[in-house]
Amino acid sequence: MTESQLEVQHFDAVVVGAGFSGLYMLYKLRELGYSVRVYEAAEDVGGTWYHNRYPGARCDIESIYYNYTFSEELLNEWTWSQRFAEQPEILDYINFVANRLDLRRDIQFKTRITAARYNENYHFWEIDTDTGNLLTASYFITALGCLSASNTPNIKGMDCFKGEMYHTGKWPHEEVRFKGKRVGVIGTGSSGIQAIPIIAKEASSLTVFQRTPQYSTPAQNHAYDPEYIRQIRNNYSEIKKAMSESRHGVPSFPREELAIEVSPDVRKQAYEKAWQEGGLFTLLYQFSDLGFGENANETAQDFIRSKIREIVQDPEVADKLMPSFFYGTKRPIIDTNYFETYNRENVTLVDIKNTPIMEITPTGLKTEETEFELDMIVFATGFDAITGPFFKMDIRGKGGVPLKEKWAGGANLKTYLGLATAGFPNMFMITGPQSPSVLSNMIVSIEQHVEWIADFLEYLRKNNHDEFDVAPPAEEAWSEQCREITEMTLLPKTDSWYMGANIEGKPRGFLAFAGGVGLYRQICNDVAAKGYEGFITLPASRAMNL
Ligand code: NA7
Repeated sequence: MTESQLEVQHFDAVVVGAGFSGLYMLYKLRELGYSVRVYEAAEDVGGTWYHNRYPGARCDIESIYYNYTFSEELLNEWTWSQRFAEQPEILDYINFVANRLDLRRDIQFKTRITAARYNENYHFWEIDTDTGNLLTASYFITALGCLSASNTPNIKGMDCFKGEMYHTGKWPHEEVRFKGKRVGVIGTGSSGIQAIPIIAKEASSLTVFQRTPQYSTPAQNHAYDPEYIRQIRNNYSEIKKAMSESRHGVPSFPREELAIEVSPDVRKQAYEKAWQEGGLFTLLYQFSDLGFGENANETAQDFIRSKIREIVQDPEVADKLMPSFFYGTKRPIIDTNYFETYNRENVTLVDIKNTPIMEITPTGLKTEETEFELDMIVFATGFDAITGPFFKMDIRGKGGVPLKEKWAGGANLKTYLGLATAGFPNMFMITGPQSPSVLSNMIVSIEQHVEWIADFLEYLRKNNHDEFDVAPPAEEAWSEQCREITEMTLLPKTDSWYMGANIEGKPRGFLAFAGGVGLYRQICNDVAAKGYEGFITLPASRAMNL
């Protein structure tokens, strides 16, 4: 440890993570004159897009809506090449922003925050890093990303595997070659569904180990026409307004018609049009009852199942690919040639719900029925979503209470607006649990949170206050409201990572606010307009004494 690392450094704000949210938080606070330092475990900026560099990785939100909107210069200086940008292009965009706004000078890379404790005497956070920094900060701001704690199942024998092993969420920076190899992919969520068609084209054989069949619809990706981009730029202020008032952070809205009230022909036409048009929410937006009514939802399920049957030539394989949960209760998936891939001779689908994986052997993988010889295993097994990244740090609030303890048990997951949690003063969470986060275009939600947090800090500064906490009744009421809204939808009826159901031992409970980004923004604005109702703020009354 160097001498300088032993010195305690104090910042107005310490931000954890240099993805989309951490970068904007840094910029915003720096502009307002606060001292800020961002800590990032990776070697460079990008967050989710730094790590998820597996083949086929791309965003499921249209590129023109998946960028910062706070700066007209940034909007005009960057041009997306295609409707759904691939990971390298998104990472280039993030680098462009980091360079353009000169952000790196306030980021310490290759440094993981390991612990943060609230000091009740001095009203600041004491923060530890794995590189030995000793830090204090008036405000501790988590910008962790909702999908940053990867989930690798613990399968017997996995340490003995002699071949290559990867997780899509922690993909290496060196090129991974599939050519001539027997590859196994475990998991058919969005990451698996993006990677499978690409790997299948190169590998000598690909075996897909599927636990739950998924609905997926074609992305219908294409290159952007420059004239279209020009029109978008000219209308961006209206587009931005529509995104901020919308349900999912994209400038479109569900049609008012009910699926159960129109004829089967009208429904089929609507679904067919959506299928051809592509996009993440297009099919879900055809009728306003698809997210709420079981019978309505079944009509969309039937349509997608019929498409799978049309595409997949072998009826037995098609049977195995038939999803059966409520469409949209897991984040919809869009693909390029996913189901078509099962018509390839070198691709085999294994249903591991019926014949579970027993162990990984030095040369492959054994299910209850068969032993597969493999040169490479790709885990596309997802993440310990939303709360997982918090628990990788030892965060302790008032009375030394660990956050993990406070949030233990599904019903105990309590936050206020997904922005703060009682007993953890001066801590903000960007896209934390019980905010719209993963149910939305993340960047829209990130910008809203960052701007709201910055306004709150300005309010505290102007009023000469230096501590805030959440009033427990406000947190109770918010958590209850989140549960009530979720119960009105089909969302809690499915075992999904939204519910924490993908992680063994994780308490069940819906992890986001399901009322839509428009309503959510309105609620947050009302709280601010009422003098940050639900928060307790205290005057700055002590001199700093380090
Ligand atoms: P997901 O959507 O969580 O998908 C993970 C997949 O891995 C899914 O098919 C899981 O099956 C499967 N899985 C998870 N654990 C296991 C074990 N132990 N054994 C076998 N199969 C398993 O993660 P993704 O990375 O694909 O996508 C995450 C989000 O990123 C996505 O929603 C987009 O928003 C972008 P299951 O369905 O749990 O039965």
